[in-house]
Amino acid sequence: MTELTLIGAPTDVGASVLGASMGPDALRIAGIARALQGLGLAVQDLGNLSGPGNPQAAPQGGFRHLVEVTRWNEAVFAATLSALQAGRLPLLMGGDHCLAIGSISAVARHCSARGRRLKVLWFDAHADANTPASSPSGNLHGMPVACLLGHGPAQLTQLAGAAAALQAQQITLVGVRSVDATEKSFVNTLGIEVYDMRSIDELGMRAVMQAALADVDENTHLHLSFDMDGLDPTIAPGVGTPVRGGPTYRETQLFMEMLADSGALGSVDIMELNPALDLRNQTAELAVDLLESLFGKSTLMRA
Ligand code: B3U
Ligand code: MN
Ligand code: MN
Repeated sequence: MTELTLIGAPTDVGASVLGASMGPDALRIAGIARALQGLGLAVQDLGNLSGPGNPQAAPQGGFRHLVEVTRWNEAVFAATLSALQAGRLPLLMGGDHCLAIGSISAVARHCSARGRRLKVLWFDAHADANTPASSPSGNLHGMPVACLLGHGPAQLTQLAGAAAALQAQQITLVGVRSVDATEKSFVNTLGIEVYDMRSIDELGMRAVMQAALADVDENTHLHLSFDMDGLDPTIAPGVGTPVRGGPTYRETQLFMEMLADSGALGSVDIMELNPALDLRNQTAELAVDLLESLFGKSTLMRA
């Protein structure tokens, strides 16, 4: 039986729009634990991690809130690593997307200790691949992909040790439709695999996911980092930085089902849910609905 650990990280220190700090409780209110238990998973909710408040300060040296972001990521790193070491599947409930630096650094450390290959699927409207030099905002939720690839401040790139947590070929971006100009050249220079909205339109989600999962084998640990703003904002209004023209409900269900079918899922982040901007918690309810598919719910339950 899969044993799942829910980890709440209630902060928005990496974002400019406030409110993602309420994400973990909105997911609980939407019944995340009950829904996953209903699929036969053993669910433990660790409650919320604690960390510094949001100083709402101006950027310094290219970053906003680097000290606070580092503290939160250290807490996420420790909680994620201990869940993995206990043989459990960690599900991080954000919080803004800067926290994926901590969760994925822990997953990378765990995989390298066990000789497992790590593959990350990053579902997002944005590429999150800014460096301090390219970031228009200094917000660290726009930089986690770059940090995980070793480009960023040492406090964040070296959470798990001197080596970068990921190599470019270990991460695939899906759903992207908003990339800053210098971020674009970073993504292209590093050769990161990106299925943007145009590729989803042209190829369809099925072909995109077949390609994205083509290199998954029995030794692969698959990590899903799911930014709620990757979804089309008409179905997911509760996010701080919506971008029109995202994957539909059906496309995203298929994305989740194909991840479930891979049998390789080992850890998950659900990020950027902003209840302050939501309507009647519908974006949290959508997240729970999609998570059910990710953990194996299918219309006609297979034997
Ligand atoms: N690329 C912009 C905007 C952004 C990135 N991620 C989110 N927004 N959520 C930036 O600030 O780096
Ligand atoms: Mn993101
Ligand atoms: Mn995003």
